[in-house]
Amino acid sequence: MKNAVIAIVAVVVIIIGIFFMNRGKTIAPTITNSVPVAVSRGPVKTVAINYVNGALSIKTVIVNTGDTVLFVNADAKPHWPASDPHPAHTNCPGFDALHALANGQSYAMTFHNVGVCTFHDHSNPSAAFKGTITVQ
Ligand SMILES: [Cu+2]
Repeated sequence: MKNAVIAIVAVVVIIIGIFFMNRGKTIAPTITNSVPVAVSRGPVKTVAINYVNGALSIKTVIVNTGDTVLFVNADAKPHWPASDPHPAHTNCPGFDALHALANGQSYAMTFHNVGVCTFHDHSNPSAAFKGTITVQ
């Protein structure tokens, strides 16, 4: 039951986030959050990465320039997505939530430059919360 509530909250947060990010656009976004590798192609899209049950829903994401990755904390503990390296966060400038996300909070990062952005949880920079976003 608790997981269902968390899932519903996460979906609502994602939908609200997509609504605000796509106001004025005519292209419907697609959310991909249940496969090991999320690949975004074609029109500008948003890909969600969820913190849930002490892990990331996906650790590897491939997007196009202009796409947005939405980090949603559906976990009980706080999480702080940020670019490597820890603690400088300088590999992908601007990719830093700047604070820990509490349960139910989210952080959106739009990637404008081709490259590879590895990231970590600044609150807990262990391997469990490391991932890679490839921008093509
Ligand atoms: Cu850090």
